[in-house]
Amino acid sequence: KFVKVFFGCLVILLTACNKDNATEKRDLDSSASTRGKPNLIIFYIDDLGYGDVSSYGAAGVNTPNIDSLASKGVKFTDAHSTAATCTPSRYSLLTGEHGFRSNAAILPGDAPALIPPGKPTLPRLLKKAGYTTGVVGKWHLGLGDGFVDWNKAVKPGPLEIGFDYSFLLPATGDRVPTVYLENHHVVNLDLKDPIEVSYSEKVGDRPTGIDHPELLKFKADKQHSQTIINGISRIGTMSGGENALWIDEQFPDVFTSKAVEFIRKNKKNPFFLFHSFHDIHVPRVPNPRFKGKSMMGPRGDAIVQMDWMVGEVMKELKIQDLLENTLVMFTSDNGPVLDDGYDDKALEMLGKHRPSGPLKGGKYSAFEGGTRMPMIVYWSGKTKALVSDALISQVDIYASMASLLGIELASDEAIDSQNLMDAWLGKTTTARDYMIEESVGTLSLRKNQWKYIIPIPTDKILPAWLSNKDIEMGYSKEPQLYNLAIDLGEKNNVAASNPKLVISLQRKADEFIAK
Ligand code: NG6
Ligand code: CA
Repeated sequence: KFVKVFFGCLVILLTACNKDNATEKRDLDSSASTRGKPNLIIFYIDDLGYGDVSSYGAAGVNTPNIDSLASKGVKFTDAHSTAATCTPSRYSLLTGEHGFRSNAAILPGDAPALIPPGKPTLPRLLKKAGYTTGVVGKWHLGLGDGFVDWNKAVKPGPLEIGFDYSFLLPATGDRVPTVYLENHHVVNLDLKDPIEVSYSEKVGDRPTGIDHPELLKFKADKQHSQTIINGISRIGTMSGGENALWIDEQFPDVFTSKAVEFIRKNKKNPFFLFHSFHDIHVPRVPNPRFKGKSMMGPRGDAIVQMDWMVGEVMKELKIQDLLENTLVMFTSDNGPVLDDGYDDKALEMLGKHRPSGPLKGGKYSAFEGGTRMPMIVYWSGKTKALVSDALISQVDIYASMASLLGIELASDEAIDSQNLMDAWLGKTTTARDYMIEESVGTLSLRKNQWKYIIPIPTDKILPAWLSNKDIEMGYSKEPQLYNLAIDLGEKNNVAASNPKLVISLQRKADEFIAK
């Protein structure tokens, strides 16, 4: 009897083991089918400068979560957004094409969709490769195909260019409408209180910053002094939608929970999350729990908040055991700005902190501070701690991902994008020889250590709203040439002593533009 029981148990045990093996094998098979298809998360920060995180030398703020990425990943010292403002940078990242080719410039909050639905995009490329694609956070690439009725389905938008899911701040934090848009619809909209938005005339009777400055959390310049919502006057006017209004202080929790939810839902299949931050754009009103956490007032506290948000998503990846199968990119859309319309004491409280680090200029500017970004790439098991001086652009993410996935691009697809995956992963520090940088009003060309800023036409003047920003713009009617190897701060214009080089760089730039 004992022998019978013993063998019986053995059989049960073996069957169970076999079953386990079978399940394990299936799991292995399914991971084999997604192997080589890492998830992609891009933390796309807004207006964060080269010197704004501690691993890049920040003085007035600590960013432990970002530093932790830098301590295990590739930290780039010469990586660029394509432009010194938001809309063209985002356009390029998503299409692999420079924004100036489509006249991409800072969009009003009611602008139509800039990326046409038929255009090849990074999310569409990944979707075709079996990814689930999502965007959470700031959009600022336009929505709809003309007049946007916020009370109906708002499209085309991200879902029409390859995203499966979107949860958006439609334009910028300082522009109306101040509501979230989930897929095609405004969240919590009460149709009995419809939304109207106008950038040309005042709609509704909400107070404005001009009439009621006493209602404001902080003073604003003229452009930012229209409809007051949540104690902040905005660009543009808006009526209705009371139930749907966002509360700026809740951004970190709202966007983080949407990002985490997206990861949880899609943990079994490859996914792409474009996690596009509002921080540290104006208005800077971080959640009270981050108040005073930096030495620099709201701008610094917004950096701490942003770092916390990065940490929460990284924590989730760890919990879900996804780190080894996720390529994480951390970067910003354009250089830093202190006063961008609101009196939040960013300048007064700066102390020793230098938002652009050793670089000259910032947001909007043709100098390196405009587009040279903090950029960290981390993929557990694949990247090692490395500081890379590879010259590389966010426009290159598209072709690099295509190559990683073994997808060949059509000849008219992502025309400015180069496959530089080996550089992203730190296998080489060789990347681009040439690169275009776009600023407000002109283009520059990088050739290795040389930086050539194309002179602006003699009849062109700096837009009035930019002239009081206290940013060195690099806006000049003379050609400018800097040797960044010995003059990173772009102090000595050596164009006059290098006329041949200037001519050849101008020619190369013309070729790029005409492409
Ligand atoms: C500018 C706004 C600025 C900011 C910027 C967009 C004025 C005077 N300034 O027009 O505050 O919103 O647009 O920033 O209106 S970006 O990072 O999205 O490009
Ligand atoms: Ca920006």
